[in-house]
Amino acid sequence: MLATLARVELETVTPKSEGFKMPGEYELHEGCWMIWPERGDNWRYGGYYAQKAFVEVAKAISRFEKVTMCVSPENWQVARGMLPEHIRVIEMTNNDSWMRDVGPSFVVNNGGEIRGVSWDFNAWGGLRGGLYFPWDQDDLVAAKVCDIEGKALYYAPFVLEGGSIHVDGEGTCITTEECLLNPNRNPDLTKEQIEYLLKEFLGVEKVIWIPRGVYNDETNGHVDNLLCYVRPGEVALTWTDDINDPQYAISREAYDVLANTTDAKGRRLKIHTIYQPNPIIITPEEAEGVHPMDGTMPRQAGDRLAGSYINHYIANGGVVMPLFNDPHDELAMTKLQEIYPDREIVGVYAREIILGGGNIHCITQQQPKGRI
Ligand code: KQY
Repeated sequence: MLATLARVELETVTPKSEGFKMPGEYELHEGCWMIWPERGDNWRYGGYYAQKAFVEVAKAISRFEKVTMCVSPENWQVARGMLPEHIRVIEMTNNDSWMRDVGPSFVVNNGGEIRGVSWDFNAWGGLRGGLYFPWDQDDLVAAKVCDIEGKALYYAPFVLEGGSIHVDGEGTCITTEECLLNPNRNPDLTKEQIEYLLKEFLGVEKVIWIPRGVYNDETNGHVDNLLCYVRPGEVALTWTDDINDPQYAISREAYDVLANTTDAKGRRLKIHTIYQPNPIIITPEEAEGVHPMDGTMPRQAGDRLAGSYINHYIANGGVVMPLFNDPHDELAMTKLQEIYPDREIVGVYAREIILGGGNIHCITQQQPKGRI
């Protein structure tokens, strides 16, 4: 790999070179993919509570589009029994349940053909602060999903998780420096090279770099917890007015970048702010149920989790958002309804998901509707 050139010597064709690009999440979907949670060093009591939350998310999304749940051989029967019949349950070996990050990012061309992109996956940092080892089975998930769907696959030659990017489907990608420039992802690539690769594999022309993601986000600042596109030219950003909260400066800084840039089409961005929930703190009882292993993310009582309403899923005609039993839940729901006037907003109680380190957007992956 050449470290000094802005362009990386690519040995393969790319989505962009073949006329493909990633659509916005708000465009029409064929369906949604998820993975069943079960590992006891991340989900308390081996996923007992998280599984119920995942079922609620799957049921909520399935009101709007087809849902497929991928499950390890050991848990297929349990999942099949807990999920309604109309949700497809497929056996698929995995290391954990973050379909946003390990699943394919789908790209589409003008003829309506859909293909997948498989990124290199290193469990959010590999042996330099990654969240578990091994991750070899997660790294195969994108290829398996595309195989099941009969979709051709591009292998992107660099580390990236689907939650670290958002695209508008019209030429712009937003990401964070904290994540994509972290030495635990692609230490041999420069910012210019990463930007070039994003353009080639997402089919975009412009990358907007936000300095940092949500406070204490164990993904090293995934953009999908901080802000998201709600339609071309418009983003929603997690927010607080509390200057003593560590999130204050992070959101302010992101706002300033967004307010002072234009997208690939030359538009100024409209920015919606959504107040974050009060700090979500792991209780002693919750920490007690997790059995950390060497090299996995410790779950300690008193630790603050990276709660945000931005981490929602946009479905066909609906939005499935996390609820935390927090005074801000109702405000966030009302705000999302204003932002998405033509979609039904459905809330799912998501504390058990944030306890695992992510939220509804992180555990889902949309497959866009193709015409071929
Ligand atoms: O938020 C995500 N996209 C993934 C979080 C991974 C947490 C693993 N414990």
